[in-house]
Amino acid sequence: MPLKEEGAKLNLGPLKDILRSFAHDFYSSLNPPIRLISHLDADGLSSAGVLISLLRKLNISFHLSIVKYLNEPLIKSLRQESYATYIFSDLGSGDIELLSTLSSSRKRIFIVDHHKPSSLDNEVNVLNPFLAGLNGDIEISGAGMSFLLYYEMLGDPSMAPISLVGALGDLQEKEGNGFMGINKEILNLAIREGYVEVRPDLKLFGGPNYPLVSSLERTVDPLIEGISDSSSGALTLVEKLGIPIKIGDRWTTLSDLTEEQKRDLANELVKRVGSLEKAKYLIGNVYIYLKEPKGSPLRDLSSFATLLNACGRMGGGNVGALLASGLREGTLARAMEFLQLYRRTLSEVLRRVKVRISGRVAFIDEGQARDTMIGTIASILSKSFKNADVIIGYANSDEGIIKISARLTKSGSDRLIDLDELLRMASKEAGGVGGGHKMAAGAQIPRERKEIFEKALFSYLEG
Ligand SMILES: [Mn+2]
Repeated sequence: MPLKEEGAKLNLGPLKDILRSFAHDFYSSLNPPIRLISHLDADGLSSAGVLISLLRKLNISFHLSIVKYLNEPLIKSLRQESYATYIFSDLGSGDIELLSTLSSSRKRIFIVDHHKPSSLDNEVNVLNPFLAGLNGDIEISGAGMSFLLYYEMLGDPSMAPISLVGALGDLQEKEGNGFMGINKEILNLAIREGYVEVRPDLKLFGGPNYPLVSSLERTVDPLIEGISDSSSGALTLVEKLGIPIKIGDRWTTLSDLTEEQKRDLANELVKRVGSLEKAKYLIGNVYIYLKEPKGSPLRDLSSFATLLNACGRMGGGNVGALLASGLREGTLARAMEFLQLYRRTLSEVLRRVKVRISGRVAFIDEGQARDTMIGTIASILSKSFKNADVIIGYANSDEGIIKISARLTKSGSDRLIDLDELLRMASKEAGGVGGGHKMAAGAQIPRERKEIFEKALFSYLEG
């Protein structure tokens, strides 16, 4: 293995031995080109970006695919390929039995993931925090696991910020508490090494050094009435508050504002988001990526995650993964186009979405959002929904399949509902597969089994 410098250490506890032996096995099976398969969400793309950067530094060629999920047809087509080494990132732990069917004397399988493993199989190499008794739901992301491998092999901390992008994308950062577990270790490493700075601030798109008017216009989570997606609305608000649009020949940014101007702006935004619950998302920790130039949307790690997410949802997963790996210029411009398309689609869906309420569950029936967006729609609704514990979104997916996205609302989380367990059980009952995290999970079931799925869901929630 390449020599790594004995620099700053991460406190990994029992994960350290698992990491070391995984890195060793991985390094000794690096027969290029490597087949890399990653998940299409922001964490999956960050994770792929870290692994691409690792392979590039090791001078190893690779073939990348970004996928929604693993299923038999995909594994079947991978089996027909002639690659010797396959890496699955931010997915695979729930499909270890399926992946073991891909393994053979000529194909070695590696999984770098943070979802709860379904089973273990000696034919498949797994790097997963749950194997060390750590909680992959909140303590580390898929990108974090990829970073641990990267750091173990190269001793270089420069990809630490990308692992935090993944953790932010997977909502592992909690208001008030910030990051926990290994995420926190990685954050501290990134701060010590001068890559990241954290401060409490207004959480607008692009962060404190981004042009303020664009920042306001591009903030969609939460949606700000009359501002989100409206450049004239954003411009009018800034002028109304007596804030100059430009200082000299550069755009005014959030960091140029006086405390008083910032307070006025915050008050105005809180008024427009409609509820105090949603307004909470406007203020919190801002993570500044110090190696990105001022004025780049990537300088704010949350916005970096937003951009990757948009790429993944709109069919630009490869662009997102390359962006996360460190590629810029044309790649960033293309990612910004995906973001614009994504925002437009999202606001259209949210404007006309119909919700069916049954008991303490709110259903969004299929036909309203595409399968790569239904999770986001469910997430946005879950933040403000009062009369349900669980939001269940359906979308038509590959032939004959319904994709399900489940999110807990505040009351559902207070009731300690475990969506991973719930979706795993109910989708199995309906002849499908599912799982994920406590607060957010997903499944795929055959279209004609929707009723059976709902029956199983209610019997679990009422039992
Ligand atoms: Mn993830």
